[in-house]
Amino acid sequence: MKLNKEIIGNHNADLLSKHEAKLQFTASEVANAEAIIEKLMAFQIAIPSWALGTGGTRFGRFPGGGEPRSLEEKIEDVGLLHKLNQSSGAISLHIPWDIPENYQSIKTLAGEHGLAFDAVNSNTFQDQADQKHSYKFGSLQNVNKAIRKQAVDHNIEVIKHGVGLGSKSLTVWLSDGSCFPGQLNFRKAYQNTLESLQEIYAALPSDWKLFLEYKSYEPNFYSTTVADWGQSLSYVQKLGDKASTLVDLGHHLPNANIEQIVGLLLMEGKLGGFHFNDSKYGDDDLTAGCVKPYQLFLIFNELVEGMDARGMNHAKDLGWMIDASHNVKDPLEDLLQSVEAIMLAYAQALSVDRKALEKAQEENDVTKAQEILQNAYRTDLRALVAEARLRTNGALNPVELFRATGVRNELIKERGAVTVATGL
Ligand code: RM4
Ligand code: MN
Ligand code: MN
Repeated sequence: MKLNKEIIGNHNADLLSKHEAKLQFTASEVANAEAIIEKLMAFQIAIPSWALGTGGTRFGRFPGGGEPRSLEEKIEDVGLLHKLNQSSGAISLHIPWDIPENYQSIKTLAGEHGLAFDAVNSNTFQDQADQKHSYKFGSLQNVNKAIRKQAVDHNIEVIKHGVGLGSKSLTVWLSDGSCFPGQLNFRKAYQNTLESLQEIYAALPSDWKLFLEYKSYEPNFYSTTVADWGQSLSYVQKLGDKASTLVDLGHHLPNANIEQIVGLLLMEGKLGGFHFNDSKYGDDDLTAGCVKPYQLFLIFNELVEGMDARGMNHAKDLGWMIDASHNVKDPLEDLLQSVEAIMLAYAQALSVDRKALEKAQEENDVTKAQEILQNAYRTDLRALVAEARLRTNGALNPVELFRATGVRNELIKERGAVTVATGL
């Protein structure tokens, strides 16, 4: 791949004077510009291995060409993203879509690209060809003990792969639930799920975490066994200290106040990780911040406030990941846009005048509180995000450079026009 330090350096040199003028103006607008840049430089967002190919819907899939054909090529793609933005330093694998054959060589390859392995994800929402029992009626909740055991064993297998690669967390997302009233005894489904999760939890290495992700509906349409943050919290509280809730932005019913959910989970010490994306209707898997950027900022505002209140390290103490896989854009361009939107929302949240906000809240000065938040959101901080990239040898404009160097065409030449990556 022709993207190298020199190409990035030339691209940056071309854009430098304009960037510096913008940076100078931005620094005059925000009190803590330098501190924000440093926080941004440390912040990394993991890329899911299933987002590197075109996502499909149940109606169709339109592969874009040059999609990664193997885990190695997926790692190379994330390496490309990381080279461009220096903020995508980890990859999250889905098993069995990405089974590592040789841990050492996969780890070495990832290391060459500066990548770590983030959470590993289990899959009990699809049946695999070599599988004995079907998950048609659920996995960890199933009325049949043998099916529950198969699903538990799969999760333990996923942990083993993660250990081989140096991951430190398992994300469990269940499609379990029911499609019709009367199909399921909710209480029994809960108990079965809890028992199965306890068995998985018991297999976690001591320095591992378990994230339990919730989702309101889909693929089940009447009930979901881990449907919302309250249900996830109820499980993880019973499991123990290593278990916490994972928030996927696309997994809420319309108008849910996600920022409040995040604030309360943090307060309970039970927020474990994040899946970023955006949506208009449901689990749409759109680019982070493309539909509701103000909501993304409000979520980060709670994250920064809540993490600071608990003395947490922003970069390390929660699992940050993108979970999006859409149908119509180049997946790599889409991921670059998502990372940029996340960094920008984080920067805006870091720029909020916390003392002034607290004072306005204590005085019930509603107008002032709103002014403070909106001022932070409406101040253009893109130059700070770009400066963080510049200082870490990333590109000032990743999407522009990705296009200018013809990366996609080169990938198509290398891999072919009709490759289909494993994933959704
Ligand atoms: C689910 C959920 C999970 C992801 C799968 C592919 O809706 O978001 O996190 O692993 O999709
Ligand atoms: Mn997710
Ligand atoms: Mn999802």
